[in-house]
Amino acid sequence: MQLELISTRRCPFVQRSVITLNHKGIEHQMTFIDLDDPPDWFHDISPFGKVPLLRVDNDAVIFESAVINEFLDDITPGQLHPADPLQRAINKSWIEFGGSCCSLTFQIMVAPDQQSFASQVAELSANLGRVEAVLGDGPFFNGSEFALIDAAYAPIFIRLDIFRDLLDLHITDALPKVHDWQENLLALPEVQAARVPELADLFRQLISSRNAYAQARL
Ligand SMILES: N[C@@H](CCC(=O)N[C@@H](CS)C(=O)NCC(=O)O)C(=O)O
Repeated sequence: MQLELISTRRCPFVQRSVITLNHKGIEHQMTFIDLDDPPDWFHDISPFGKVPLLRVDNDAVIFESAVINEFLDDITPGQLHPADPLQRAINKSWIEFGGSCCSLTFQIMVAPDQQSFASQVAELSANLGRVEAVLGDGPFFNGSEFALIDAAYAPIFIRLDIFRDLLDLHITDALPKVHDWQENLLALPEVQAARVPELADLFRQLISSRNAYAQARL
């Protein structure tokens, strides 16, 4: 099976799938596009005009990072969702919640003024506070085994790690379990490999191009 991940370097949802591909050692091709000026073929195959997309055998297209990750898991040995149906459903619920946290990391960068910046930071802190309340002793969400939910949250932690230096923002310092989970995920080679070296520069460019409030903190 030939797998092509259609991607951008800055997207946290893409990183969810890259981490899963890396973790499972799945052979694939990466195709980067410019979302500000996407090629015509992208419009033809992407129902929402969003990345990531997984193109299979240069034909079928799968979208939504959580669904792509489940497919990648299904076609390879060793399952990354809990076997128990209830635990699996709980993981999927929190993966969905993680999507809103990914979006908030973007909203923090592009917030036009101090008030909206503070309100996005407060919302992300509150969301991660909810995650803190359900986390166990780690090292991963479900305990000792890395799962798709870890791949889903790692891109948030990559961003929060960059925000420490870039924006002097320390959201997880007040959340000890989330903080430990973040450190455990950031230490994984599959997570490090998903973080393109120029990511902080890409964030800096985004903030400047939007003339966002965060510019004052760079
Ligand atoms: N729920 C989607 C979200 C994907 C998403 O929002 N991707 C962003 C880039 S990070 C995108 O393609 N935005 C383009 C647009 O909204 O036009 C997923 O999990 O894959």
